[in-house]
Amino acid sequence: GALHLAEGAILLRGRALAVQHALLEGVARIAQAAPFRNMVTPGGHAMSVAMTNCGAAGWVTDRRGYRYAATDPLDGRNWPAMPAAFAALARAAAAEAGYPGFVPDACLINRYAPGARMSLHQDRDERDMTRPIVSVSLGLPAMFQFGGPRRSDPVARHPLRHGDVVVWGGPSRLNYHGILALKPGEHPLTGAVRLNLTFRAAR
Ligand code: MD5
Ligand code: FE
Repeated sequence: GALHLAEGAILLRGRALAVQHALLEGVARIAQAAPFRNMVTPGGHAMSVAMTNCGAAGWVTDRRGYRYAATDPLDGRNWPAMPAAFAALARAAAAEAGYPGFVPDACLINRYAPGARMSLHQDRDERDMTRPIVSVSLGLPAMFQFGGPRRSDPVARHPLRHGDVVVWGGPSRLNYHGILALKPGEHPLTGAVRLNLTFRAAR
């Protein structure tokens, strides 16, 4: 069933399970062409989360800042195309959450090993904030931190598990959020990692 986390934020538990194998095969193929890497923040710190992208645009960070780029900075080639099954899931989940016609042009793929975390931040590098972000969790569970529009707002915690899909739109689109350090474990399909796919209309 659908769980409302906040105004505009909807958790669809297990919504990705029907296509889990297509998603994992897609991630494996994407990672062969555009390997997971630990990008560097503008402050000079390597992120503990390893990332890659598919789609027309990919999210990157380096000493120059955060941005979307059409090409992989590792080799200058376009990011791998977004598999049809990825885009179809994102579009369907967004429509179920009240955002029909969602066409993502970017999919950031995050890989968390035990201990990896993402500190509290906003996603504000996308051009059109009326478009939602669709997030798909695979593999090991993680604790999601969900705050408000100000960094000082109180933070709630929600576990995100294999197959969960969250749609963040409307008033929650610019809320602060993060992922607590991943606990060690073993998932039958992904091994000792959590994967998160975030679908964005970036440009
Ligand atoms: C993750 N990734 O689990 C999360 C899921 C990221 C990131 O945060 O930037 O790659 S996406 C969660 C999200 C996106 C947009 C808005 C909100 C949450 N929100 O309003 O809380 O790796
Ligand atoms: Fe984020």
